[in-house]
Amino acid sequence: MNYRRIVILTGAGVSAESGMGTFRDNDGIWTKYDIEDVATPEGFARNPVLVHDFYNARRRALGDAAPNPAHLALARLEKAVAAAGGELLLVTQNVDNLHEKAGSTNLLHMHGELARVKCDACGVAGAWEGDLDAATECWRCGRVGALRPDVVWFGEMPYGMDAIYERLSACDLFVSIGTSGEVYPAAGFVMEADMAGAHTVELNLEPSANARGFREGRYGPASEVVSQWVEDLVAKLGS
Ligand code: BV8
Repeated sequence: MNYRRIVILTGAGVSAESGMGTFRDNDGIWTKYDIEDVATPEGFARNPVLVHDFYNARRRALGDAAPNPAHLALARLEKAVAAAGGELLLVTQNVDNLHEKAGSTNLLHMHGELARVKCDACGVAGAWEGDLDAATECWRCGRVGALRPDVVWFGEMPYGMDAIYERLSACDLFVSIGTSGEVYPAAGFVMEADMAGAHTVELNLEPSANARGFREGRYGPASEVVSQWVEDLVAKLGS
């Protein structure tokens, strides 16, 4: 089968071997912080200092994080699929910039990005490298304390949903990589792809919460499993 319209979803597991924390593994982020406190608008309103510290620490970690073989393989796959006349959309739940660093371009950050901030007062959003705190002034409207990380918190609308559902409804291959399948709407994408008649694959360290929804699963560290799976697919693309 020569897949032409591919949608790939990644989660924190694809960045685990680059040293970025996952959320629900044994020493995951949610074992150290309460989701309610740091990943909801209510938590931010209650204690902006805690939330700024949480995201400042993760934004600082971006600097020395490098893409691992899984990120690099996915960037290679995007080019190989384009060369064969197909299209690959990479939807990531991750807020790190490792897919970009690896060279992926047809990329959609549905949960936002650590390296961007937005203003709750005037709505402007833009790239942001350094720390952010409650005293930082908005570069456009001048308000102090209205800037927040441009990430999608629980209860907020993820980015790009129309584009994602449009691609899922027409894809012939859907691959979910490094995600526990616990967070919606991302965890529901496999059902949309299955209804579109796509082949569905899970590549993960271990079977996720919705592993049964996939036609195929390969398990092990992403740097090995994704690289091998991409190599097998690229070999078929040429045929
Ligand atoms: C929304 C912010 C309306 C940025 C994040 C009850 C039932 C169902 C749903 C809900 C419900 N109550 C509320 C909801 C909705 C809620 C939700 O799903 N809650 C869950 C917890 C029940 N969702 C929302 O609120 C979303 N918004 O629904 O709006 C709507 C709906 C439809 C359409 C439009 C609007 C907003 C969700 C976004 C929340 N923001 N992050 C940040 O700080 O990062 S979510 C957070 O979890 C991260 O973004 C992360 O990406 C995401 C998912 O986690 P994973 O990436 O899967 O990471 P995890 O640690 O869980 O798993 C890692 C996996 O990797 C594991 O399986 C592990 O085995 C594997 N792994 C580890 N190492 C490796 C590996 N794999 C390979 N190799 C390795 N080396």
